[in-house]
Amino acid sequence: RKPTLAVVGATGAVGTVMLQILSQHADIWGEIRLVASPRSAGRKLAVRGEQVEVHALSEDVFDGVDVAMFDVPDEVAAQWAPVAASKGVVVVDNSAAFRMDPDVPLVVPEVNPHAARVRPRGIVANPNCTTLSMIVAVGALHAEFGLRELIVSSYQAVSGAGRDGVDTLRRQIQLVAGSELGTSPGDVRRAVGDDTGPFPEPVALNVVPWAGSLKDDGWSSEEMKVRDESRKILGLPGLRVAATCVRVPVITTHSLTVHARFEDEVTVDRAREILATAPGVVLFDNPAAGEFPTPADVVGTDPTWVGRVRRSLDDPTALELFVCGDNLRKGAALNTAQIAELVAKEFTA
Ligand code: 11C
Repeated sequence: RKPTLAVVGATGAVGTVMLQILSQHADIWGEIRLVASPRSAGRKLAVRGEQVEVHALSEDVFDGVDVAMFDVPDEVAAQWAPVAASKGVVVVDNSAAFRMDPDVPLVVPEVNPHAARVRPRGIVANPNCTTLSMIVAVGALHAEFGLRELIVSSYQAVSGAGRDGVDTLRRQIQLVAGSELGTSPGDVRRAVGDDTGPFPEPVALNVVPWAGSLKDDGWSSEEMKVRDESRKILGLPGLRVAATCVRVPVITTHSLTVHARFEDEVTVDRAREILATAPGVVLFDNPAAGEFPTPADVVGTDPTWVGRVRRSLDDPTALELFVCGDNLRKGAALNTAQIAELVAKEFTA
């Protein structure tokens, strides 16, 4: 029997990519049931070449469902994932609601696939897109060299903030296009107006050193997620991590600079071999030929792309990398689908 899948949050930015991925991957599912908020109920969306009706989120919608992928706001997931799990559904949740719960595994199939089998609450969590955009490459290097410290800066795309983020950047680009703005303090701010959408500052013609909400001592929620989630996925609770998360005027694909320090000396040659052969990673690193990953080329692709691999000049145990990953694919929908596919094997085994 092919398992029944529910996609909860089917109409959102990630949900839309989820339906594309389900239409492209091997067809392992029986029924695929689409679920969203009541205001989207009755709409039809294309999946596997068919128009499928969207159902309103309710307890009954999980009847007969084996696996549910959730991409909804944290508070909706906190309320509804346990409802689905109580009906025997295995929930793969892409919110932050359960990621740090010790009874919920946080899974990246290339790094810790075994963790998905132990799920006391019936929930498996999917990491944040910023963590996911670098952790497959970092995990491969950790398996060989033993990671001791991570210092990262992110360059995050606006679609990380959902459709509102994308609409905001597109609107602001229209407002500044063809102008001579960006030459005096405040000129961009005045041109785009007070409504900066989900961002605290204009994002067109700008770089904004903020993502998420304010946590203790000036850290952002996004920076804390990178630290907490990397530690949990890699099984390194004491890992030293410092992240600075920055929003840039890119529609989709997060980038990060990574300074990774390991147990012993590393060589660039061995690091390149590991990255070139690691599942889910593409090494694209030839600066002499102008070859390094950028969001404009990476968007819409599945792997984690790595370039600019160097050994730190002042520390022979550390590597410097530049990493790009599509935040809606591997950063969200793809990893969620991969976890759901791992779980589905238990139903068909
Ligand atoms: C962003 N990474 O780019 C965030 C969005 O915890 O899944 C995803 C928030 C999360 O704004």
